Amino acid sequence: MRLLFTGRAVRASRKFLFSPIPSRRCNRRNSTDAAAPEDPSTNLDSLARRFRQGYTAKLLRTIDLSPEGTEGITTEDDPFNASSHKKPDRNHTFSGEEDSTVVISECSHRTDSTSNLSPSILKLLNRRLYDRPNHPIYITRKLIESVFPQPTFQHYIASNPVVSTVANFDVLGFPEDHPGRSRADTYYVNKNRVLRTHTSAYQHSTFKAMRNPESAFGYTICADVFRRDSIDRSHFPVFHQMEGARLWRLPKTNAQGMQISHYQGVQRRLDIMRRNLGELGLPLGEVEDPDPNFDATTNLLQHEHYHEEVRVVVAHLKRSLETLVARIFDAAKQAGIASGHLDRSVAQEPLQVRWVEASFPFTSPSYELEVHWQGEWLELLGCGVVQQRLLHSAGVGDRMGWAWGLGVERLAMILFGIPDIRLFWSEDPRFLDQFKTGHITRFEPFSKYPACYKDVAFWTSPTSNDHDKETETETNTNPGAAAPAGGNATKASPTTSTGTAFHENDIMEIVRDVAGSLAEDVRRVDEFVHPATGRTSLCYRINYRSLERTLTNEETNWLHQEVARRLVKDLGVELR
Ligand code: FA5
Ligand code: MG
Repeated sequence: MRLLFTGRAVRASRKFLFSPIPSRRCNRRNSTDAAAPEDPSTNLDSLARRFRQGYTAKLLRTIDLSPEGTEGITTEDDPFNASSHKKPDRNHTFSGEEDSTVVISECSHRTDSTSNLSPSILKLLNRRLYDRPNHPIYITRKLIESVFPQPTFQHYIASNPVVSTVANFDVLGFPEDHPGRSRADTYYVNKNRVLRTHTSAYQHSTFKAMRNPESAFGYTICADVFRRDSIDRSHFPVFHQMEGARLWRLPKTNAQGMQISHYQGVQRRLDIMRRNLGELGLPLGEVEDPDPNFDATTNLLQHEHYHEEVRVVVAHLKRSLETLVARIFDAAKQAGIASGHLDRSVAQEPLQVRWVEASFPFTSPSYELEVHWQGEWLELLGCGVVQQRLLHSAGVGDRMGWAWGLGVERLAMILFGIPDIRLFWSEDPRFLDQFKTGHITRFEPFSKYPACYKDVAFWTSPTSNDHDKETETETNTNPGAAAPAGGNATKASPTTSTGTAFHENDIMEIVRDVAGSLAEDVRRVDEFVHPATGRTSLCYRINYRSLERTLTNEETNWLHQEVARRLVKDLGVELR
């Protein structure tokens, strides 16, 4: 029942075909030599295209990242190559010939029964917003990089979105049944390849590159990441993450160059860490922190570490990130005052920030940072002390240090006052022309077009009880919540998911395929079990709204009917 990358999906995507150019970096198989012609039989698609004039996804060109394959980490998992810093010079394409092949960033990938790429997600590949001067994502990246400056930190971007499941999950210590591995949450190219769900997929490669004694002590890396997720103003299936890490080497000699023992090395490293901590700015005034000295029992000390060194690393990590948050909020306040949106007295109110204990398979202890923004707590990032086994496997076991991963859109929304995550993908000059590299200015909404709410109600399955059970279990666990990097293992791994079950994210995917960014919000508004038949009824409310124009009744009716048709066809539901 799942939407596989079938001939239908390929046809629906043909308008995005480009002529492929032979790749230098991966073995291309089954790629086309010319753009496939438009298929006249896909009249639904052309109708959809007319209705999606406001949908701005456009493919830009990209270049692949580099080689080096060991221990299951593949050539595509390594962001270290001069080419990753160049402008893209190759087109991105699908193979139109074979239903079983997809070409992403010049690499041809065989699809299989695990594949769940959809046309709507493929349209959003390789937009490279993080590398587009004057774009708010680019401006935010640059601001973040400035808080983690060279030469201590080296800055990277990673353009090829395909990584191995080894790099995205295994190397990082994700258990087999971790929810992040589920096909309901992650876009699989095939059983061994995914669209990266987080920038932590590059931890192994970036740490490995740090074996070079000339390398920097730390890095940041920025990329677009992909998650099958709910639809609302702060969630989009593609968003940007930035990851940062800072390692401290264990000194083998003293200041005079004499050999020292391991314990003396630990002491000397501790002195260096303390000095580096002192070099950071003052911490934020008002930070809620339940674990200021790293002694809460839930956050585990790794057995290779001494308590005091972890305390100092954690303090360095938290202070670095608090500095970043202070910088973002200061800039946002100045922009708010300058535009008249923010009263000076309101701007004086203290920023509310809190640390929350967290859990990631690749850090311990782990934390998340939240800020109080527009009346609620908003999670900005996850972080922690890097698991020593990861550093060992990358050949830098003599170091220890921290890592963090943040959502760039979350910071950019605060920085510029951008209210809806879809806006970042807009090509509308009324949006794009408001931003200029080097300037933080308050976003001026150009207009608010009317919302159109429509409900669709259905029985989840006419026949299968198992189907109902699995749907209920999965959606009730935590509907729409992505958990690609932490949390409890509650969902099946890709290989154990059944052919008939569907997840709430499958509904989101259909809405995205049909309406693209014309769907502002999708939420479940009703659910009940029929007392006599035991069948489950669900009702979803879809808010159709363009950010750029008023939708006509004809359009929204068509979009909604098409969503309903696809629910029946792809998920086997019975409309009520
Ligand atoms: C991670 O992805 C971890 N890799 C972060 C990390 C890195 C932890 C290194 C430790 C060490 P998480 O799934 O919480 O964690 O995502 C990180 C951040 O991405 C979130 O805090 C949030 O700011 C942002 N984010 C997550 N999901 C979305 C989404 N759907 N839309 C926009 N931003 C999101
Ligand atoms: Mg999180």
